[in-house]
Parts: sequence; structure tokens; C-alpha cells
Amino acid sequence: MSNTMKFAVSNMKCGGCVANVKKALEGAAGIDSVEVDLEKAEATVTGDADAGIIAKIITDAGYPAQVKG
Ligand SMILES: [Cu+2]
Repeated sequence: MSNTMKFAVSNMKCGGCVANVKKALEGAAGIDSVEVDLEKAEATVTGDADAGIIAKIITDAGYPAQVKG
């Protein structure tokens, strides 16, 4: 069962930041795909991983993230 979850991600300033977020998530278990929108400061993640864990992975990569309701 795969969910699509959106996250508000702060501190992303360039394509390198986008790549860092993608790289951090793509290595994680339970994540199928990752889209990152720099202008919207948003990440869209598809998978069956827990949203709170995903937010923590993004935050630990240096980009404080919150689940979007
Ligand atoms: Cu950057």
C-alpha cells in the first residue's frame, strides 16, 4: 500500500539542496518516489514509510520539514 505525502521543507536554496533532499530520501526504506519543488519549498513522497520518519530524514539532512495536512 503506497501513500502520497507532502512536506513543507525549509532552507532549500538551490538545485544542490533539492538533490540533497532527494538523495537522503531515495536511500530510505519504504520510499518509492520523491519529487522536490524548490519554488514551493515542498517535497512530495510516495511510499509506505511513516510520514513522521520521512520528515525526520529530511530534517536530519539539514532542511527542517513538516508534514503538510
Ligand atoms: Cu542549495
